[in-house]
Amino acid sequence: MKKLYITRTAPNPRKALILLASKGISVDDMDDLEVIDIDFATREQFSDAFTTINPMQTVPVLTLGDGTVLNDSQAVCEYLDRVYGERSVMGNDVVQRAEVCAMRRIAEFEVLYNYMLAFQHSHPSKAERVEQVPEFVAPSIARAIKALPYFERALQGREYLVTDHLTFADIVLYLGLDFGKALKVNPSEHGDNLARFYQMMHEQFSIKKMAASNS
Ligand SMILES: N[C@@H](CCC(=O)N[C@@H](CS)C(=O)NCC(=O)O)C(=O)O
Repeated sequence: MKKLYITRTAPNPRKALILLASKGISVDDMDDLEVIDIDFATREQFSDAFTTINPMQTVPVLTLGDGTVLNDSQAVCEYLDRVYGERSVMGNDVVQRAEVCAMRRIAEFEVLYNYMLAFQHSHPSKAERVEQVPEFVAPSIARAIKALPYFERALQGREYLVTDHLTFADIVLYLGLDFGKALKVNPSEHGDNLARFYQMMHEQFSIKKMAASNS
């Protein structure tokens, strides 16, 4: 039996949940995969049991029946994309895959990662994980905001970033925008296209919506 270790409110594990949901698959309803919720509130990611599985003490982690451990969201999502569902959200031909990869990395490194840095350097719950430098917070948020016009332009006249259907690049951008909200950056104030995109993704994939569809 495969095991997927997740925290349903955190952006990196949410990538896997949204990827599956976009293929019409509920993670709690899979025959060959068991979900294990890791509770950050009780610091379960630092427990001996979880550290044995992932010494990096992060989620998501996917373990396969043969002992393989995938302890990075990109690797987990590549695996889930190939094994489950009909269509690939990573792109269906060589050029599409490359375009999705480019957009995904820009969304990840410029938007999501900078918001995560700001969060890690400001939130009391992350003091154990990083040596907090309060001076990092504002420049990290500013750097994420600086990337938003790029995506506003990329979404001009189109529903999704690459092709006419949802890809992994959209999932990562949405998670970046959603995480920014925790830092008081409202994506809807950064252009009509971003506002529309965020709204469309949030209606389907918000934490609340996905919790409701899993219950
Ligand atoms: N490179 C890793 C990073 C994973 C990561 O940072 N996950 C966060 C949740 S979004 C985590 O587990 N944090 C644990 C903590 O903050 O203690 C990946 O993409 O899987």
